[in-house]
Amino acid sequence: MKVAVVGATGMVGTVMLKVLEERNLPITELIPVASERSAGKKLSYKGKEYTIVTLEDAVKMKPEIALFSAGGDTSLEWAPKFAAVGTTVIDNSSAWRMDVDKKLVVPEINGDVLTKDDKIIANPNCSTIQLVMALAPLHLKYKMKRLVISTYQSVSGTGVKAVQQLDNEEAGIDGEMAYPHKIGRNALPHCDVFLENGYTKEEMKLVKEPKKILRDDSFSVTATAVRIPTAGGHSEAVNVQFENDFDLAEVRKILNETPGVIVQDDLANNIYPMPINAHNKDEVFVGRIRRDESQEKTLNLWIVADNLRKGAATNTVQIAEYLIANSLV
Ligand code: A2P
Ligand code: 11C
Repeated sequence: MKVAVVGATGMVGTVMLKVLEERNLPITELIPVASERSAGKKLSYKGKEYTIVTLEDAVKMKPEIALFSAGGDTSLEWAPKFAAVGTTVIDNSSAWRMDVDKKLVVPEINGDVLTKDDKIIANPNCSTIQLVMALAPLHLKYKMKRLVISTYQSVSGTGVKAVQQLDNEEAGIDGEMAYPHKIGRNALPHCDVFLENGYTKEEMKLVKEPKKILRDDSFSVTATAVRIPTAGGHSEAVNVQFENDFDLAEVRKILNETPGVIVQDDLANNIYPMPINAHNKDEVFVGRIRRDESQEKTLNLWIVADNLRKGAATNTVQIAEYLIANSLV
């Protein structure tokens, strides 16, 4: 199988290559794709050198699958061109997520929506993926009514420039700013752009995407997304009100039995999820599981995951694996 990685030199693209190296997809030819600036340069994959090609050349090579992480504009322009030559595109940008004709997929939750006709498939936002991984099995059992989410997001979600800004600040170097303010020793209630309703685009992704993935818009969501000076993963404090009451021991049991979710909740030993431990892992970590004592049928959770792995690259690769395993490509 020919597999293209579009944005192979980027923050997520680099992790995609790493995840592909670790897993066992039947790849006979890897096609690394980046901008004209990088075309002709080499990168190594599984010990072999590959030449980076342009999007134009990659389309001509008609890969069976193209994993995209080169920004929304590139996806909008180029995903249809790949689809037209028969390639199945799995896109990590926000470009196609809320398009009614495109599937938004976390394979463990709604892989079953995929068919052979889906030629452009959207990968959800990182903050959404870790949220629904933990909440989907609880929603099934107790039915969510309302979610209040506060995020604590890594600079790696913004990209290379932001990681560089934090590194520069820590080293005392005056460099280019990715954010309008310092990020070191700070917290910015500002992830992605501000919208007319006063929320950020990142916050509205958390409002809209879970409903599409869970195929249910009967619950309500409100969110505040905050950028903090961490590098390894995103964290989320989640308050979830259910229609039905729950038993805490049963909640733990359900989460413990959910593939891809790991419960870390041992207060006596100061064990709870932290980005420093989630870094480079594919699982979603859940802890601080407790009843909201101010309101009935309501649970508080702390959810952490590596935003570049399960939040982006790993989920994209898992969609490809699902398509291959189910002969959908
Ligand atoms: P390049 O390295 O050649 O600029 P990040 O997510 O870290 O910002 O990376 C974006 C990725 O998308 C990089 O691999 C980048 O390639 C690629 N990219 C950006 N713009 C284009 C474009 N117009 N065509 C193809 N690839 C692009
Ligand atoms: C962040 N969630 O951490 C973003 C990064 O919609 O794919 C990914 C943006 C997106 O800022």
